[in-house]
Amino acid sequence: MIPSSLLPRKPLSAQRLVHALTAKFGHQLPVSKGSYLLVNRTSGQLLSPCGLQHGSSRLVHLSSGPAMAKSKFEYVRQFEADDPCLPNCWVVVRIDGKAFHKFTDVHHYMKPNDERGLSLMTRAAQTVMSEFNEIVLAYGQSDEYSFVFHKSCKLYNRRASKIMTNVVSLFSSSFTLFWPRFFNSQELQYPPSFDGRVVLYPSDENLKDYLSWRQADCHINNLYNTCFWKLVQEKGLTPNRAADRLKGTLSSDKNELLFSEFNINYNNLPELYRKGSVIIRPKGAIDGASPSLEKSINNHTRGLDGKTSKKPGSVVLHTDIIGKQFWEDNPHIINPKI
Ligand SMILES: Nc1nc2c(ncn2[C@@H]2O[C@H](COP(=O)(O)OP(=O)(O)OP(=O)(O)O)[C@@H](O)[C@H]2O)c(=O)[nH]1
Ligand SMILES: [Mg+2]
Repeated sequence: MIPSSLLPRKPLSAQRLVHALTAKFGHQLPVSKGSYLLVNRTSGQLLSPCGLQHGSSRLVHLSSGPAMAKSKFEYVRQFEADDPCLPNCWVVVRIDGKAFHKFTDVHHYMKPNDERGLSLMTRAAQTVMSEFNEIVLAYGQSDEYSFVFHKSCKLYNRRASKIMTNVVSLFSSSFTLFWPRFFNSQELQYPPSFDGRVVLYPSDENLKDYLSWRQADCHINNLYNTCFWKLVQEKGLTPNRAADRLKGTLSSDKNELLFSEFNINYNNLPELYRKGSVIIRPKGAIDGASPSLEKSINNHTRGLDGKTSKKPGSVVLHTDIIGKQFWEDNPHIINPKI
């Protein structure tokens, strides 16, 4: 606690007050421009002018007038590097679950696909889309989601790490928040986490190829995993033997295996599993949509949990995005002014 004897008799500038207190019995730690944390040198106790009125342990926020000197530590700010995304490039943020082979095991996900888990991923992605209007499309499969920010996006002055960290952290917290809606009484055993990266694509074609790559990956993995788990779960093969059986097989071989041995037509499996999830905004709802329009496209739908919930203004599709049709049907994704 700062003794009352140290109370200034007449108004002092913030800088002089800090100096007076520091000289008397403490040392000061600059916290940010214009803010100081006063700490007693021996006890480590926090001291502050605010403490004179309200108690001893408070951060001091002193107004920083023009007279306020910068601390000698200020120079470290120069080490912070700017990381702007190149202008006119599509900005894609891809998030991916950390060690989800383990997370899905611990949480008893259905193999190879768990509808609850995939729907939860999409719910978290919708939250991200509702927060960031500049996202024109999101594509998800397995434990990953890609968020496409329009090439003209100005968010955070296009600072890559600011954009990416905001997306990945909102996605993670939403995944955790909505967990009980999809997994009911099954509790989270530990906090899930996701990595994130930013990739820039300079042309519309590059962007479409990127999304095609992710959807092709979904198809390849799903076909393999469907065969693998059928062999293990229904034919009783060990994982090693199932992997051996599938080694070197082509896509047509796997389709044939499913059909001849399990009477499954791969093309009849749910599109959610074969194509992943595409989230888009209805035409007119991309960046700059009027609040009333945003309101009108927000609708109330029933989730897997059976509860009615306010969904963000987005549409979830399980459709092909590799062919031209999708882009012809939704030209506003590339050009919102259409
Ligand atoms: N059973 C089940 N597992 C899933 C499902 N979705 C994702 N996974 C698991 O999540 C993994 C995702 O693959 P990766 O991202 O390559 O692997 P990872 O274990 O998350 O490892 P890192 O991403 O490198 O941290 C898959 O290999 C599956 O094990 C699902 O619906 N059901
Ligand atoms: Mg992963």
